[in-house]
Amino acid sequence: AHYYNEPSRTFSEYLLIPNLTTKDNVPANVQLKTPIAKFKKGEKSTVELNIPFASAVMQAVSDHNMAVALAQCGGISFIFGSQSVVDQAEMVRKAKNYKAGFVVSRSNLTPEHTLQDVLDLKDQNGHSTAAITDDGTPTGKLLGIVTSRDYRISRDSLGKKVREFMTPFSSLIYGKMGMTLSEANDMIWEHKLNCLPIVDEQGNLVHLVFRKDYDRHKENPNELLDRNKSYVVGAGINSKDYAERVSALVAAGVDILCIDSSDGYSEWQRETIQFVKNNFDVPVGAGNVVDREGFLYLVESGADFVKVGIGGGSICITREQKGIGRGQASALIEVAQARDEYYERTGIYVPICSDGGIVHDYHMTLALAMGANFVMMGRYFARFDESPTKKLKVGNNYVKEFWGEGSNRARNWERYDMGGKQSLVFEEGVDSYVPYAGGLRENMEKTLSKIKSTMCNCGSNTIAELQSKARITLVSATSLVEGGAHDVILKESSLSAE
Ligand code: MZP
Repeated sequence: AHYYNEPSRTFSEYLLIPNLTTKDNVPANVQLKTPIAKFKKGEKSTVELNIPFASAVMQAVSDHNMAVALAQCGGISFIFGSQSVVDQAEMVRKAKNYKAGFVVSRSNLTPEHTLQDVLDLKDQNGHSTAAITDDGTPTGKLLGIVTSRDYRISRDSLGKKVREFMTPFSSLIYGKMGMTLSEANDMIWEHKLNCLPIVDEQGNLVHLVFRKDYDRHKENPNELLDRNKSYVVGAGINSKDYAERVSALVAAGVDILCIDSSDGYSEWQRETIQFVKNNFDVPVGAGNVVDREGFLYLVESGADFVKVGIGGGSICITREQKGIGRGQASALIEVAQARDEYYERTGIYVPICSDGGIVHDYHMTLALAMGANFVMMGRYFARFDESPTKKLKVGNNYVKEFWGEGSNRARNWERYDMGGKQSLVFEEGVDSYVPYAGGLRENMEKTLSKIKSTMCNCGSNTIAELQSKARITLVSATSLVEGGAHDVILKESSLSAE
């Protein structure tokens, strides 16, 4: 056997040492743009994110709603693959066809319907806004709109009438399809509207244009319709039914794929990557690996990014069941080094994703500093309104359900399958709850603000700069204690904030 002399380490065993913070190192100047598909020296990655976050390929985390919510914030979801090909492709289609802030179909809702009715309509159509007419018919008088924010804030009162949540129109001014943004702007200001309904030639409502659209699209005032770009959406695949699954996902418009497996250092992954490369023009990531050899094997097989991490996931019991895995920090440090050497040698840069085991926000900054281009998280996203699972009250606290892909509940045996009898499969994940945390955007903004502020402490305004400048130290068990509040008696308010 080969023995590694160093113990394998987790994020909590490291801290960042500040560098000089220049006057230019302020959070407003920090840019978190990051590549997620391989590229040649001097070129740009074909898929980039505005923030380095991906939601995990898990039933309890990444469906079409999460994909839209996270893409709106600049990240990406990999929609879970442990469902039928048809269902997964449909989720991708819904997320790709999502039209932010627009009603594209006429609503058959009146103010007397309930918010649940609106939510159902939203799910069917994938739109974030519903228009309400007085008689529920397309030709009825437009009375108001309900936006996705209303569904969110009123989850606990879904039985209530739409009337209470509707944004009413003070007057009925319609724009015509095909008008320019400056024309719409003039009408909005002239009539003191918040929002302008756009109708087609028959008078059917087809779009709503919001005042905020002008700020976002100021640079292109002549273009109002066709500019509604779709979001970047990823999807998980496995190394069994890829022939059928990949073509359905590509037809649905998927932007990037990821082979999802607990151990990616295998000939099955090589075959899957090569199938995708030979038949489609879509980037495909592979994993998971925890060392240089695994990384190089997947890269030489054609992987567009490589995912790092075995056994560190919050719901994962692989290390207990099989005794395989590696501390997430050690795995990442070694793979990042291999990536940099590979780039040096070949001029090809292969992004890496640190997957699983992130507990505190500072773990994300450490992962980026250690060389990750983006981080994948399950538990973090499962806590939000946008994850697909039920919110429950347990004791005095709200929680959301969260289960591993290797649990009996997910039955995602393809992720773990090594062949053999079905009766001999065993669980590698648990079924659990996570504390409910509210909406994704509010929470993520706080997390991003912490990351940016830490990057400023490290004198870095970009992820690449952080990776080259970061100074990282191991911490002893006793200095870990020193890092939290210690030797004081905490007041009630501090205890509940913990
Ligand atoms: P975390 O962010 O919840 O700590 O970890 C999420 C990651 O755990 C996923 O992206 C996936 O790689 C891994 N995972 C998902 N299900 C299991 C399991 O059932 C698992 N063992 O390990």
